[in-house]
Parts: sequence; C-alpha cells; structure tokens
Amino acid sequence: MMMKKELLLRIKSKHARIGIIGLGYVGLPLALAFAKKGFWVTGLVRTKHRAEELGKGQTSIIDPRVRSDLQSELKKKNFHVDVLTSKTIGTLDILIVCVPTPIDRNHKPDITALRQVAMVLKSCNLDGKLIINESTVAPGMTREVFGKLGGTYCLVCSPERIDPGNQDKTVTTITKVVGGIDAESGLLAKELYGAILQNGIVVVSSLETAELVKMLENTYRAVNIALINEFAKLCQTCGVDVLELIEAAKTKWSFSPHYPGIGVGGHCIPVDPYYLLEYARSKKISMPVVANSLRENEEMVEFVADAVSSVYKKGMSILVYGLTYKKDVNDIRESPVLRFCEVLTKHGIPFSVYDPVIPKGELSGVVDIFVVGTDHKELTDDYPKCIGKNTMVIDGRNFFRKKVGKKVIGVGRIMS
Ligand code: SAJ
Repeated sequence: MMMKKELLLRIKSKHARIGIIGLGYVGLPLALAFAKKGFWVTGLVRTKHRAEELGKGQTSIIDPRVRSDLQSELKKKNFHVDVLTSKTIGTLDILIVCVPTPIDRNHKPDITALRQVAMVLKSCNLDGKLIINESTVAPGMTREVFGKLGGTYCLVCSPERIDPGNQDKTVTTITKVVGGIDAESGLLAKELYGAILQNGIVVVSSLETAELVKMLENTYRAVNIALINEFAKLCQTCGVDVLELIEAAKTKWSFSPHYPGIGVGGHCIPVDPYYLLEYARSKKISMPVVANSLRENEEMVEFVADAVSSVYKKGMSILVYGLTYKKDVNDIRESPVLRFCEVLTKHGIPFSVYDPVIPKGELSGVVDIFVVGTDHKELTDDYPKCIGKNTMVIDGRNFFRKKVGKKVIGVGRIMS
C-alpha cells in the first residue's frame, strides 16, 4: 500500500518518470502529451537505429502536430528516446506498453511483440512500478502476459483509442477506459491519464472489462460497415442510391451511419474482431454475426473488381487511385486496395497505380477506366487530369457526388 501511495504522490507532483514502450502512431503522441505536461518521459524502442532516428526527430507519422511536437519536446531535457533494456527501464516508475498486436495470415492473434516486452520487464525489479497495457488484446491477455513478472507492481489495461489522421480526436481529447488488476491500480491510472486528458477517464472493474470494451467498440464498427456493404449490394441491383438511403436513415435518432466501400483496412477494425473470435472460440461460444461480417467486408474487393471486369475490354488503360487503407493516411496495413489489385491481377487485368500520400506512381493522363481505391483529399484536383468524357469510373469509396466521365459505378450507386 505504501508503494502505491508514494507513486500516487509522484504522479500528482509530476515527478513520476514515465516510459512509453513503442513509439508508433499510439506511443509517440502519448509520450509527447506527457512530456508537454512536464513529466520526465523516456520513449523506448527495440533498436538503437530507431532510437537514433527518433532522437533526430524522424518519424513516419504524417500528422503535422505530432511532427512539430516531437521537434519541440526533443529540445527540452524531459523527453528522450532510448533502447528498451532492463537498464533503461530500471529508473522509471510507470511503463506504458504501446506495441502492435496484429493477426497472422490465418487471422490468428500475434502477440509476439507484447511477449518480447514482458521478457524485458521480467528481468528487472518491478517493485512499486505501474505497468499499463494500451495494446489491443483479447480478454485475459494482459493478465496472462504481464500478470506474473515477479515483484509487487500495479497492472492496468487502457486500450488505445487513437484514430490516425483525425485532427479532432487526439490523444488528449478522447475519453479513455482504464481497468486495473485491483482498485488501486485503476485509480493510479486514472490520476495519471487525468494529467493529460481533457475529456475524462472511465474506470471499469477489471482488466478483462477494459479489454472487452475495445473489442466491442471496434467489432461494432466492423459489423455495421458489413451491414451497409450488404445494403449497398442490394441498392446496386434495385437502382437505389445508397448514399441517399443513408442520408434519409440518418434522420432516425437511433441510426448511426456507416458507409460502404471497397473494403475495411487498417490495424484495428479488420483485426480486433479476430482477437474476439479466437477468445470466443476458447470459451466455446460462436459469434456468427461477427464472423460473417468480417467475411462480408473482405469480399467487397471482389464486388468492386467485378465492376471493373464488367466494363473492361482488352487493351484498355486502367488507373487505381489511392492504395492506403483510408483517406489522408500513409498506412497500407491491411489495405483492401492491395487485395483489390491482387484480384485484378488474378483476373489478368493490367493496371497502373497512383497514391499521392505514400507517394507511389504517377498520373499518366486520361485513362479508359479510373478506379477510386482511396479518396485522398488530393483526388479533387487530380481526377480531372485522368478522367475524360469516355472514361468509365469505378468509385470504390463513393467519392463522386455527380457523374464524371462516361459513367460512374460506385458501391451501391450508379450515375450514368
Ligand atoms: N470504413 C468503411 N466504412 C465506414 C467507416 C470506415 O468502409 O463507415 C473503412 C475505412 O475506409 C477503413 C476502415 O474501415 O478502411 C477503418 O476505418 P476507421 O475510420 O475505423 O479507421 P481506423 O482503422 O483508423 O479506426 C480508428 C480506430 N481507432 C482505434 O481502434 C483506437 C477505431 O476504433 C475508430 O472507430 C476509428 O478510428 C474512428 O472512429 O475513426
């Protein structure tokens, strides 16, 4: 009890020394937010090379505020980057784990990175520290991986809620959920996050509850996207414009809009529900709505590829515009557009690609078929360079609001 009381005082006085393990799109903004509030923050990464790169202000994150914060915080004495070793974490009071938790090619959870962190933590004296897992996991994984590392320490799960590219919902403006291995752990985390969050913290009763909250919020999104994707297929056959349908349905207070498209990408929405399914399977519970929704979303690439096949004639020029998983981000992880390109190749349909954000490829003038894979903001200025009066447009993100070219075939809408 004494140690927790002492740590609480150090948090309140901002003397607690914080280590953020993993400085990607989750860890780096979090580290900078604590540093800006005056905490002593050490960013911890796997390799010396990565530490040196970040120490020079180099990051693949394109958010301009993160990039400028990194530059300014590095200049101060209270933020620096180091390699994750038992030595570099020895003097730290709080360790926040923000490493990737992907799925493998068989859609099985891959928590290798988490286990590697646990191995390092196990080699130090954890007495009196607070360990927080922000990485997305299925219920029970935080306890299993970080619950028995030796020593007397506090343990919390607080799933990350970063929305890459979202200028409004940043690490300091979101509400965070925290769940502790015991009540004191949860209260310590509430005090800690309270130092940087403007919109409050929800303390839930256990690690597992916090883990399942993240599973629910992202699975909810995946299932609702799958539902509107199914409606889009129906609209395409009955001549209803799916966007008109959604706009009208939005007038109902209990309808939360989601939008159809070429597919669901990123490291969250198409990934987290597979952690849930694996957990449910271990409890001998089937979740057919979740499983079918994931399949429905994955099959949208075939739906859009069929639209290309329906207008393609040998020798036609095709441009696929945008490769990333969503607009205005430079992330291609789980991008449906990459799978869409594989399907075109499998169908023997040649094409070129262009993405202004990655960047990749070039605009080569007017084409016969123009495919919207990702509706980056640059598309507004770019499309007139590629779409002529005879161009067939396959609009994988329902970007166009009026007909362009010869015909627009969207996802649940056709403008001819
Ligand atoms: N998508 C659709 N239709 C939609 C919404 C999204 O097809 O109506 C597609 C996007 O194009 C993308 C994928 O789904 O390929 C994921 O889109 P997203 O907006 O959910 O973006 P993410 O993956 O960056 O989701 C993040 C997530 N944040 C965390 O997991 C911490 C997610 O929980 C948030 O709900 C989401 O941001 C958000 O709300 O914007």
